[in-house]
Amino acid sequence: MRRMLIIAAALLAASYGAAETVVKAQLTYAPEVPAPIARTSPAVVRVDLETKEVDGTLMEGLEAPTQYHFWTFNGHVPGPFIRVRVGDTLELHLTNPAVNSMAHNIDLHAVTGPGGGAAITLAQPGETKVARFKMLQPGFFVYHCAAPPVTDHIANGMYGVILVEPEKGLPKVDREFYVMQSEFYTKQEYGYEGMTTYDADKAAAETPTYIVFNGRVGSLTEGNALKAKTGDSVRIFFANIGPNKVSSFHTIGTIFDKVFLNGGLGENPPLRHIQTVLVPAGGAAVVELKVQVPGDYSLVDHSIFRLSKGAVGILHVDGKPAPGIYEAMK
Ligand SMILES: [Cu+2]
Repeated sequence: MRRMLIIAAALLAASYGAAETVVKAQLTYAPEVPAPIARTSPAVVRVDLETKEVDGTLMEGLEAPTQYHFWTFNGHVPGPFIRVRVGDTLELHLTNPAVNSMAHNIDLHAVTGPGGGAAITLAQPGETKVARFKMLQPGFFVYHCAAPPVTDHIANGMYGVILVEPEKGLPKVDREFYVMQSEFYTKQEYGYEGMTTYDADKAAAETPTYIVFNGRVGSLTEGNALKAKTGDSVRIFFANIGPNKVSSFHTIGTIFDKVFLNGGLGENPPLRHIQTVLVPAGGAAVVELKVQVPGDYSLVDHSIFRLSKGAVGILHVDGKPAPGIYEAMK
């Protein structure tokens, strides 16, 4: 009898999840990437997101910055980098502060189920929605708000990325970076100094005023350049939300040693020795490169006229010259 009671108590404890491990996700903002997952077994990973509607800088100006009224996750464009492991359960707490004007939700491309989570996370101003999602497949995915009209919620800045590591994790590299491409559509011309307004007609016509990395012009140039040393292995988690344009991602002066096309991190081997990778709107890629010669390497969308809309960043590499690989002769 006593033994039966013990077994019953154990079963009860198990059904109430007494053995459940809940960890809080380490969130980072572009270009930072959270540390690799050290766990070797699944956990419940809690992620707190707050939808914030905020004025921010789209581009620095000579007299005044170009400003935009962004809709964001956690006050950042792009939103946080979420890093979990296949088999984990993502426990999402999505808070929409009462001061906001719009309802918001989240569609994570890593989630299996209606709307990628959007169907059960729509939070009105003043509400918090909590939901759990099992991470069934590894990969590097985007997420975005999908509250109606989804077009405007994406165009105004509500997107980010989620990495679902495979069971064995990813090979160790020296540096990891988070770069996300997106477009902005404003009634004012490119470089207008002051507060700009969203132009839904330009968005519908797919004629962006700005095409940027990490939410604004100059996020990865000059003092904001990505930094590495010669000999470093570098992994770039590159995502493109669009909302309209496909990206031809290229790093001038390097060759991608490995490309995990479309962010696929399953059994399929990476592509090798690639110059430019096509990244669809609502898609991503993981690229790896080794920088052997010091200097500045430009990250671009090789639809090259987009340089003048803001789509450029710099990877700055320090180290000794590498004659034999790269040298001027005359
Ligand atoms: Cu939204």
